[in-house]
Amino acid sequence: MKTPYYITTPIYYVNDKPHIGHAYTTIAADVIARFKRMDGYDVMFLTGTDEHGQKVNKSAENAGIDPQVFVDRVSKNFKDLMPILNVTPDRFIRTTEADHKKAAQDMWNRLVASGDIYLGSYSGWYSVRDEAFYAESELIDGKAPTGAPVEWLEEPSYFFRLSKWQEPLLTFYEQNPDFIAPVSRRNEVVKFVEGGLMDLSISRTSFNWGVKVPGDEKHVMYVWLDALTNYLTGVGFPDTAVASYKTFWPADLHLVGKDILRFHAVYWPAFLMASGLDLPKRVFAHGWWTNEGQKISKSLGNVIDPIELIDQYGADAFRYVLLREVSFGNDGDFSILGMRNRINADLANAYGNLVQRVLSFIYKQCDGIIYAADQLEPQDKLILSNLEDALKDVREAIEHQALHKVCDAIWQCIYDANAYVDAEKPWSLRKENPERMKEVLYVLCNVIKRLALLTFPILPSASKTILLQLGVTKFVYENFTEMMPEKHSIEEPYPVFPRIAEEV
Ligand code: ME8
Repeated sequence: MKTPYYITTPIYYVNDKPHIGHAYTTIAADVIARFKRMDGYDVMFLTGTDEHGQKVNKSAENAGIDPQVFVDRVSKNFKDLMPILNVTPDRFIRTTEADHKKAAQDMWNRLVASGDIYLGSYSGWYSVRDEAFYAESELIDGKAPTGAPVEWLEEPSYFFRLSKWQEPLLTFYEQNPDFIAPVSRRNEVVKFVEGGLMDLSISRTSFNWGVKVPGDEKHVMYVWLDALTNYLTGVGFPDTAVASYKTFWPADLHLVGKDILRFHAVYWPAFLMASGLDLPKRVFAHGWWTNEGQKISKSLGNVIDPIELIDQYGADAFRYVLLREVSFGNDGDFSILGMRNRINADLANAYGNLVQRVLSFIYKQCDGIIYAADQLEPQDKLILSNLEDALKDVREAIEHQALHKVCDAIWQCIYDANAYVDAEKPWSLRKENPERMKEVLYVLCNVIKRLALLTFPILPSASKTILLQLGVTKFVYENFTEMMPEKHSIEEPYPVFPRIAEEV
């Protein structure tokens, strides 16, 4: 039986159209999901949209549209983005779906049953943009620590006894040191919890766009309690006996941006502990993108539209650049020039050139036939075995969400392969030693095959094209080391990563 692997992204607010930040988390999760599938895991990859709450309600009001009609429209933009990004979720969840509302209400009932919910009244600060409550002491110049405006709220509200879970959470973090990553973020969370936890307001009465509180329909559930529960809905909750739940819960990885770590690493485990459900194994918070040095915001008019970039550069290049530009976990600055340079240097000149020079040489000089070699020289064996090591390194990096290391390991092999071509000079061997030329080309085709399997999770379209050119139709790591068959013949190759012309 395959080992299950359950990975999630945040579900995105449908207050506006998707931007580069949403694309980033989704692509990163897709790369991990694709790698795990190719590595023989039974993968469940969940993404979707977060459709309730005051922020979405206000956006619908501003658009003068009924909230349901509004969320249907905006959610579709996110769903339609998936194939454009070449992202392959197993389910695209929406919190306005009936099964999710049922799950959120079941979660509520569990918290009532455990004695973790009581009725009170909230008076304090709230940021609609962050959908978060803030203590007076957290405000900076009258704003939320995130810079978002806050408003004073006074309304009847149900509370979750978060304070009760302070010690159990701290014990849990200590016993599960890998639960929160990267380590710097983990330390921040631990410090925050050590500072003391206040009970959390978990219902609202001043608007009604949300999941109704069971038994008290004047209240709608706080959007974060509703939203976090999506990770359970996605695998069949509230039916905890169903195969999908039993297979996939607890989740292996919640991938999130650093902005929402507190919700995932404090509130969510507390809700789960209180409701008697298992806790996810890991929450990884990645960093924040800026655009040419500036915070990305609608008011600055510098929101980056992933669709425009993909139209121009293709999904593969976009995926690669996002993962390559920053160490996963750190903040990154996006620039068009940086993107173009990456595409030319790493994709066109390094990877594309390797594939094109080898395949077009075979096509032109060897009638398109790849001959199997009977014997291999030490340098041939070395370059092939280096790729086996690279697979191990990539596997290890994926396990720790070190996506930049995935790229490092693969591109080192690409540089080595180009150096091997330069050293072995198949064009000179053609006259001097045709037998050796065939060996070198055979080694190179096997190197390219392994490389394409390694790049597949990041560059799915191009890698597939390369593998199909080589006659490889099974995209799994199980056959990573299998050598190509005798006398495979190839079609005329075309460059998979065209160079981008310099801007004039
Ligand atoms: O927070 N850089 O939804 P959201 C990097 N609905 N990542 C970014 C980014 C940027 N500049 N901007 C957005 C919500 N992101 C809730 C989540 S989950 C149960 C509910 C990414 O639409 C990043 O993953 O505001 C961040 O955490 C997420 O989008 C926030 O999306």
